[in-house]
Amino acid sequence: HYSFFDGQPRWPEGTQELTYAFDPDNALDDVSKTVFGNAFSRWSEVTTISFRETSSYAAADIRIGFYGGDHGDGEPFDGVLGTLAHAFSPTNGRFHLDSAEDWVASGDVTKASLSNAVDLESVAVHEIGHLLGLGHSSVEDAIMYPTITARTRKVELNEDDILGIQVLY
Ligand code: TQI
Ligand code: ZN
Ligand code: ZN
Repeated sequence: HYSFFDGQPRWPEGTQELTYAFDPDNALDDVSKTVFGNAFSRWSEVTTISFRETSSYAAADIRIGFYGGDHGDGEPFDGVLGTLAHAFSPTNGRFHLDSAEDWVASGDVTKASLSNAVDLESVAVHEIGHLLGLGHSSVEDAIMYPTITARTRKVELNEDDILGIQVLY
């Protein structure tokens, strides 16, 4: 079953659009940007919120970046596997990914040659759930279930994810 953060924080009532931006210090290819766009679309399809990329990083609601190790927010990344990414509850908007992972943005992660390959869209869909206010779910097939193994792709929202997000939006 789905859960929320303590106090059930959410983006303000009436929010129709949230903007997102990529840290200009990261050199992100277009393929990766498309993957994030697809991940946002999965949530906009089941809520009343749409997402739009903006080039003004400082002003964006959601700020996405790849960082290694200690990156200044008190939650250092740990190298290959372990923590892959983290996102904060509404309305913080920080969405950080561990640059040490072997991210796979295109092709079939289940066939990746690297044994620790991690599917970018799978992690993005999960972290966007957190950014919108969902905690973890006890339903194994849910996107918000707190475990994923390397070389796995899980990007389809489960009924449980949809029920949870529709309580908020
Ligand atoms: N990152 C954890 C996660 O997103 C960070 C975290 C732990 C967290 N507890 C939290 C974030 C509570 C918000 C609220 O769950 S992770 C998965 C999953 C991670 C894990 O790198 O371990 C995915 C990132 F759920 F599949 F295991 C993405 Cl998809
Ligand atoms: Zn961080
Ligand atoms: Zn999580």
